[in-house]
Amino acid sequence: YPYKGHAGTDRYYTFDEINRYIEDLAQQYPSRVFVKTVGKSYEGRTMKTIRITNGDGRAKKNVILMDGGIHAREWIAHAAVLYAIGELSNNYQKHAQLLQDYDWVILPVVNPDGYEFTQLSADNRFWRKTRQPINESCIGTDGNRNFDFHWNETGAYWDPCSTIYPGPKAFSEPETIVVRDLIQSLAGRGKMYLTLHSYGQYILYPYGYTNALPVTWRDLEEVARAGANAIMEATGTRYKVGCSGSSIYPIAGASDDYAFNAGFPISFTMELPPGGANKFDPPASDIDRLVKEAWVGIEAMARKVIQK
Ligand code: ING
Ligand code: ZN
Repeated sequence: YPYKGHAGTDRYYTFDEINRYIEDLAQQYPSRVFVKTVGKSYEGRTMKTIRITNGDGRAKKNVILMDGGIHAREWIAHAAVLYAIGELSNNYQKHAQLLQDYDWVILPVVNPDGYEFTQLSADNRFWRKTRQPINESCIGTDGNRNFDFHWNETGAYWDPCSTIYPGPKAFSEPETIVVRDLIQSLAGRGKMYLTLHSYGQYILYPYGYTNALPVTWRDLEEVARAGANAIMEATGTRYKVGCSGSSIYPIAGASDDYAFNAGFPISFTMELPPGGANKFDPPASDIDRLVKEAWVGIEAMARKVIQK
């Protein structure tokens, strides 16, 4: 297996490398780790999830669902998801508790067309959206405005050339449909949904579409704080915690609101730290530190959810 142990912590992996890595893990651990094709991107790239279990074969466990890379340029998010995959797959004995009553289902690259586009040339490095054309002159939809929960009510811009264009309709993108179907298929047992972005150093919880808080906001706050505190203790990096709508600005049609509304009681957007000249481009030499730090937070949040 060319991709053993942790991968993608020394440089940013390509989409193909990410897929090969998860397939290698599934071959290496055939009784515990499973890769499944869940759809195709607009340009026809095969989208795969990796499900990590403890191998006891028990069906219908609780689920933690995690994804990354809905925004093409936020490369550190892809890398952090990959690190979590490696950690849970390779160090499963250390994480026995995290896998005892929970399966982890992970979609490492929500927007493969966009990710490949940003890697094609330096000119495209800061592309955010999907790659499906809207008209003769504008390409792409903001995946994180495209979910059908208060879609297009706020925080988007009704111009197909805008970076925050919500799409011609909710779920206009094959990639957000993949995430929708994952959320829906797991909703009954989904206990936490976590979507990784950059940048901002936030752990954000619903709602995004309004600055009103859900009635269970104290649970969300408690789990998010556990993550932020663990990171603070480990590295001194300060992640801010709060409701999306009041912490940043109201945004409708985001995936965390959608998952929360679909029945995931804990649902977060984790915004990793900025880096590089454009804030979306931490140098490769920083990947290792940032993804390990993110994992400390993810692990602490999962622990909290499992204890609840
Ligand atoms: N930021 C998020 C965005 O989609 C966000 C912020 C996410 C706000 C979820 C509300 C809900 O704009 C980045 N960096 O993409
Ligand atoms: Zn983002």
